[in-house]
Amino acid sequence: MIDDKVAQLIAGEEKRQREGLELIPSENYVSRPVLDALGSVFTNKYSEGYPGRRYYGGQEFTDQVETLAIERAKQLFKADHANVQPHSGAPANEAVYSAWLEPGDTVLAMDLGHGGHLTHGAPVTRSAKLYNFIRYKMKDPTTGEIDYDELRELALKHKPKIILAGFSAYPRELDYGKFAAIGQEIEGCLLMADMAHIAGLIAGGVARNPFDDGFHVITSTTHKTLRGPRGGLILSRGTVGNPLKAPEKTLENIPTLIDRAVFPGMQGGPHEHVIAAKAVAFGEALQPEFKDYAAQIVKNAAALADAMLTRGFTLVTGGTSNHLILADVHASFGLDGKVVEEALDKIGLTLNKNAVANDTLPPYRPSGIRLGTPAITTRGLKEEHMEQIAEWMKQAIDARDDEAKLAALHADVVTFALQFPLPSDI
Ligand code: DSN
Repeated sequence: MIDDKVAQLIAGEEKRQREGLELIPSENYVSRPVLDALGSVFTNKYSEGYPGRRYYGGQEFTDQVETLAIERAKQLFKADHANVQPHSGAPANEAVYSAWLEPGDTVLAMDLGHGGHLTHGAPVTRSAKLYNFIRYKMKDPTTGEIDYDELRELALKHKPKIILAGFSAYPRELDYGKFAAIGQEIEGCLLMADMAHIAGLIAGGVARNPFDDGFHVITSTTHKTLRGPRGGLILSRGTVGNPLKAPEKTLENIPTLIDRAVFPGMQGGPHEHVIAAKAVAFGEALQPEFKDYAAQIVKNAAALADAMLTRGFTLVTGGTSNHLILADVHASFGLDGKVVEEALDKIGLTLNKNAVANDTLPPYRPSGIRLGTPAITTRGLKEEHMEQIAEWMKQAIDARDDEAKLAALHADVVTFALQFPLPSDI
């Protein structure tokens, strides 16, 4: 490494990752082949357009690597089409909106405070200024069940052009069949699922695939449970046409409408080094052992939720059915999520503060914390280790003002974590 300063920072981050336990549910550790593809010479290449239809010469290998990523993504998620160019999940969602909506059109999406994502219409976003977002919620945050009656009433009243199922802080599975039945009552309504958090669970067969219930489009990131590079992905059902020609705006033509919305609509040159790394990650997710990984994520999350419940944590929805847990630390211990996040950071357990449904505290000091098991499962932790993690969490919260005790707990976490190598070491 030529740049000593950057080398030091990379070494510091690697040490932090190796010596800590990563509990942020949207993070993971990639394999060495994924890292190698990210650091490859594909980063040098411009390739605006799509395989076989580029605006620059020299595309012999970029065309092949992008086609490989597309074909693997289609196989993994039973899609007719995959666009692997979005730089991340937010532009993937924006591209779908832009492909299907006109300014002022209505989208029915999950409320941010009930688990939805910023790009699902939070007022601070660009899309919220362009489109009209209506929000559905949980009926009861203690069980997590979505209020499907309210959802249907809102849909019939507002006639959304998109119904969006998906979340970034919701610990239960959605009933895509119910969403689809409601969407089918509205003419021209596109059913869109944002599965960024659970893509790896779907790929591994432990969460439902929204396409099986009639959804038209699925967006995702590639770096969460799917364990690939940071990036985005749009999958669709329909007829794949020539992206150089504007097709009629029909649900059948959605793959081509999306291709045109991504390029030239939103992005210029795709990042072929990231696409190469996506191809590697999709190949890994197609292996039989990925099913074991996905199943273990869910088992670990359930065990961690149980261990937290026995230590007095109040969990939003009462537990988890996926990879993530949302705890209301204000209801549990009278603390805000920022205080808890900081106490746990000091002992090497990394998670994030998060709002809970109908939160009375402000977003920067919300009532909750969000955590999950994708990354620790990659490192090889199993159900039997979850008691220890919950115990460290509780001890650090109790000792939050006792620096000596926190330092002792940190030493214990480091000793424990070093027993589990990073996948890039192997
Ligand atoms: N920032 C991601 C998360 O942590 O869930 C979602 O975009």
